[in-house]
Amino acid sequence: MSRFDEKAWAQSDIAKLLKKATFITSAADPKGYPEDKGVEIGFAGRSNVGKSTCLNAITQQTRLAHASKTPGRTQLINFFELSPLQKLIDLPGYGYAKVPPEVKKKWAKNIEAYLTERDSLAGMVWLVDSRRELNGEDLILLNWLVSEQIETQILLCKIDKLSRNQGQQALHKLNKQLKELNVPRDLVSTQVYSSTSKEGLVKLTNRLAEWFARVEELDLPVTPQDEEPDEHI
Ligand SMILES: Nc1nc2c(ncn2[C@@H]2O[C@H](COP(=O)(O)OP(=O)(O)O)[C@@H](O)[C@H]2O)c(=O)[nH]1
Ligand SMILES: [Mg+2]
Repeated sequence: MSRFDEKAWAQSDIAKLLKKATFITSAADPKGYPEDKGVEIGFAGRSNVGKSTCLNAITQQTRLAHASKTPGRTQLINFFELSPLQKLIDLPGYGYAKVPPEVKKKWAKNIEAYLTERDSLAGMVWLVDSRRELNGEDLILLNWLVSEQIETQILLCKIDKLSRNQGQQALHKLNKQLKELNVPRDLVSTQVYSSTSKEGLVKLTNRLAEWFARVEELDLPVTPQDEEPDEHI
């Protein structure tokens, strides 16, 4: 692996775009979502997997993902805007052992509504723990991602906590589990990731760049402008 060259990365178009992220709104259900236009990318994962840290790392901000983290509002979906047609979406974390069943139900309802209804959702970044297999709510989420055909980049997280060898083994295990679950691999990709060592960060932001570039392929309403005057003959 080549070392993370922060200076070079910070000069890239995608790093500059991500740096523009600002919080726009939080919503539990579709009534509160901003307008469904352009390209947005969701971030999902178990509580404590490092989702907020990842959002802060890719946007080069220290408080972005925490800014909206008001106690008691953890079931909300947070929307961040990079440009009027490009957004990052922080989905509520899951998997807290102490969470009562009604909160789990609410999580499922809110996430499912978002995944099924949001046309602008171009891709999902799904953070999973490099030290455990997919289970419980992971599998519920995976099912929705596959049935809704949402392109997904799985980040095998906190890879800095493992040796290189253990990291490769963990990635191999994840790929094997996805194969056993018959997950279409043209839809779901995997990579290792660490916000601490920045391993995999460039790969992740390159994927984001690919998704966000689709804005240019969308049929956007053309801004009316005056006719060009005829050239002088
Ligand atoms: N070693 C290591 N720790 C991390 C990494 N990313 C996040 N953490 C730590 O994991 C804990 C949870 O992170 P947070 O971003 O709040 O997780 P969230 O609940 O998924 O938003 C914090 O103590 C972070 O400092 C990483 O890449 N490597
Ligand atoms: Mg968080």
